[in-house]
Amino acid sequence: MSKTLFEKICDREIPADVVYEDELCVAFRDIAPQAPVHLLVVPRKPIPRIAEAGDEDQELIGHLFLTARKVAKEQGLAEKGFRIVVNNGPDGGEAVPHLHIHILAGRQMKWPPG
Ligand code: D5M
Repeated sequence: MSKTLFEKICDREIPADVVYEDELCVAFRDIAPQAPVHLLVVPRKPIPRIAEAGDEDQELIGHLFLTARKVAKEQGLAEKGFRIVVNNGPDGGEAVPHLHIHILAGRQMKWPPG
């Protein structure tokens, strides 16, 4: 099966502004930022979306969220705050079918989201 866009970024086959990586995931700057700071945390494992994660992915999903926390702190976002978003499926606004956590920061977020 061919690699997803984000697998290619994780494998450094496509350039990205990587801010963190470990054996399970990679964090990089979003190419179309929706806030002054917009990062993505992506598992190396190509799970298409959160609805398709399995029970066996419990530890990995936890790792992704704790990595988002770590990256947000490292990037100096923790004090003023940030938003974490996971889009799922067409109505959820998912464009890239490889699970990713958005970290958005640097402006006042609105609620409800669009
Ligand atoms: O979000 C998919 C996100 O992926 C969207 O905010 C743009 C971003 N994107 C797409 N291509 C790239 C590359 N090449 N580098 C960095 N960021 C990228 P979704 O939740 O699926 O709508």
